[in-house]
Amino acid sequence: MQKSLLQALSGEAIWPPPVWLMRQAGRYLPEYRKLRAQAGDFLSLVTNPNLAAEITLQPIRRFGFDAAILFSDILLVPWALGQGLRFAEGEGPLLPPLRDETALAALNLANMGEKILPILETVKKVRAQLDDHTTLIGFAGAPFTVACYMVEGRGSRDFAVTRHLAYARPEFFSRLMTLLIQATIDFLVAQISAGVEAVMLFDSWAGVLSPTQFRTQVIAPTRIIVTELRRQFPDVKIIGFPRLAGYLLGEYAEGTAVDGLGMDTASNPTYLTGKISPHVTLQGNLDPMALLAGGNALRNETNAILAAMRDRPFIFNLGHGIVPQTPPEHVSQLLSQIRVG
Ligand code: 1CP
Repeated sequence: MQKSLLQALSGEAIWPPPVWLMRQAGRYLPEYRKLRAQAGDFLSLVTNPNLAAEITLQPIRRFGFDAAILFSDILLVPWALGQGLRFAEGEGPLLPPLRDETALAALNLANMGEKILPILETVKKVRAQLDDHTTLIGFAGAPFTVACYMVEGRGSRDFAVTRHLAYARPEFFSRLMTLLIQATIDFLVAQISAGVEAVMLFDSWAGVLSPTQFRTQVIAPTRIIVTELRRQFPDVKIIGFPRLAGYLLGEYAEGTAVDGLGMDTASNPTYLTGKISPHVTLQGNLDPMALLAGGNALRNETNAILAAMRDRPFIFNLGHGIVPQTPPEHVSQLLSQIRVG
């Protein structure tokens, strides 16, 4: 049996469209909260293949999404490179900020292979349990977004320190980016070899950059990653998500040659369907707040997206991650509406 998500990523207009949701495994599910409490902290959960595989599969069992996404995090790359990482309760990720030669020199790509072994084990476990119509998506943060967290040491509204560093010390920043490009390739190659069937590059902070920096820090590195993955795995499908890239989305799709383009909440599907080549599959972009609200708001927003995307290659998703307060019943409501077609 063909998998609908892979068909869509091959350029077929499947209707009703395949659907999955960013952060579909997570705190809005009671079964997740239970396992999370058992593991203690988030990193222990992600590096425990039995628990991580179970969490990856929870939303598939409950809702029957067309894709499972590996339960992991984009910050596993800095962690595997040896930068300290912890997830503080209610605060998000914390890392020792990387801003000088000593900190950069301390990163070690050679050790990464061993540190990511539990994650690859999770991939194998999920593949072994997944049915034959559900696609397993692997992922990594795109180099710029990962660099943002490494330099800043935590989340930020505008990643000003990182943007300043990229202008003020371009040679230093470029060495960090080169390391991250290679680490991302190695991590994704390992995930594909272990059994993921498509990969997604999350560039959540692409939208904070100027157009020239967007070309240097987002399009060019992504292009290198896509080219290398295709050289090794000609059939692998790649989705790019340069969040809040606005008018640069078209240039991103052409410049990176991704198979799928993630639209964020602010993207206009009607405009993009005329602008982006029909060979590129669009994915997105329901506002997570409409999913939280449910009812008519959810119904109307969903209809608008479906109407704009009908008859072109498309994957239904959110415009950003699901929020923890979302009632699971709203997800069921959404799926029934999409699957009526
Ligand atoms: O239980 C908890 O409290 C942990 C919360 C959590 C979860 C469930 C974090 C910490 N990461 C994740 C899982 C995760 N992260 C997945 C799993 C698969 C799925 O989608 O179900 C994925 C794909 C990510 C990707 C990720 N992590 C991104 C890119 C997408 C996005 O949301 O923009 C980013 C920016 C991160 C960093 C991160 N990890 C965790 C948090 C809270 C954050 C955001 C930090 C910030 O506020 O900037």
